[in-house]
Amino acid sequence: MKITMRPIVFAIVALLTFGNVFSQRKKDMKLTDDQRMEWWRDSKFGMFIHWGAYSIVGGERGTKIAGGGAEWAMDKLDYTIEEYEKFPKMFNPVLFDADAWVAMAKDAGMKYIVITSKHHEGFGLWDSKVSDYDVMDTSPFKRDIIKELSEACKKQGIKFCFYYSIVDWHHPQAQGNLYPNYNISQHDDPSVVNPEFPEYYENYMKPQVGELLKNYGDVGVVWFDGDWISDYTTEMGKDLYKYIRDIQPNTIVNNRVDKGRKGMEGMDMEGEFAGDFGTPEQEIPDTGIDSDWEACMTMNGSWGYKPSDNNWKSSEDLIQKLVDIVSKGGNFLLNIGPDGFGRFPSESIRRLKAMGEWTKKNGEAIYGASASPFEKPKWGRYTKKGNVIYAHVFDWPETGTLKLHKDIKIKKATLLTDPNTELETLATSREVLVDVPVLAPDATVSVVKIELAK
Ligand code: JFZ
Repeated sequence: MKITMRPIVFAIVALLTFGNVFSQRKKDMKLTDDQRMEWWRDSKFGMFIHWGAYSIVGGERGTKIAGGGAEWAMDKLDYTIEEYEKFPKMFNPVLFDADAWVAMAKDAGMKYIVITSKHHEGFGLWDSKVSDYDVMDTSPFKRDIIKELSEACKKQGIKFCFYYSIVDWHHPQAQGNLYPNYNISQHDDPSVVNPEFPEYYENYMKPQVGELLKNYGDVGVVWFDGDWISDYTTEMGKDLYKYIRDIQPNTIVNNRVDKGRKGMEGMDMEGEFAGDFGTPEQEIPDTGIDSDWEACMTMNGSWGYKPSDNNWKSSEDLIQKLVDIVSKGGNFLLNIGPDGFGRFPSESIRRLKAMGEWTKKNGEAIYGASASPFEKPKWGRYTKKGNVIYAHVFDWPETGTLKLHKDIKIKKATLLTDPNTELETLATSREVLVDVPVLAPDATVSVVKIELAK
């Protein structure tokens, strides 16, 4: 017995040893750009979280309500630095529960979370040694929010990512001296710069980004914003990009690390420096684009918590937007603006739930899928995965006949939710017809799965 066991034990020990050596190697190996982007391209759906001292303000000051995003309260409602500092000083979101937040993202079908570590107001949600204007030193809360969230993400298998604002209305070497127009250089007077901005960049901003990359485990994406200020240069962006890659070689960086890559313009900059992906905001491009992009969007009209804004998009609209974006090869970063106590608005929770119900049933047609090779059909959208086309039907045909593009050569068609019932198909010279049940299987988007004949 002893003797016959020996080779088996040896084999197991050898396997474990070599296995370890190999996986260690794999970890050290430098990924190609495609490998680095792979998880992100497959993920398709992420959660943006705008949270800060502005979540207490809610975009309101007496009878005044800020137009647009409530995270701009400091600028739009004309707070001096001193007046505004009272909000970080009362920031005490005792209901914050990182595990619950991450679980809500995960249940919705989201694969990554991007949280505002520091927005334009300048207040940091982590334990920064570079600054006292953070949750540990200025606020009664004294809990490292970034730590709790990054750990909850790791535990639940969600990629942790952070947003960081280049613009800083609090720092005297950035925009801190510009009251009452902290943001003058964006629209009104681009010539306004702070000659000390390079010092802020070198001694404050860069070290802060460094802290976030060194102290909170793997970071999926660094999402910059505020590149429009005249103080910020492409050289700084390049330096920052390299700095990030040196610390965490696999972290992905958005295009706003570069200067002036706003909206759609940054997306066809083949070969030019503009980070790793484009970030059209609050809009979905008409057609697919041959580069990586992510559409970020709010559920109402504000990124930061804004109780006066009740203009909520419907769950149906949000699900169709996800499908639309995936059919064009993009990712969807959908925003939540938690309140000053640490709660997601109930309207947001309801929408996340609805999206989760849909993605649970239809995720196969979303995750890892790529843009449709066909122009968008009248009834909905196509996505593609290997040898399969998914027809996402927004307007279910009452006739019981779904008309597909004529170039689709079908081997087998089924409803995604009913894989055992093969649907009858008929190819004509102008289109391909699929016999479908008269009643839509899903009230929002029903998916027909089409295996292609080779
Ligand atoms: C910025 C922020 O000012 C805003 O508060 C929010 O955080 C949002 C996600 O990003 O706003 C922008 C940034 C870029 C464009 C427009 C608004 N753009 O590219 O058109």
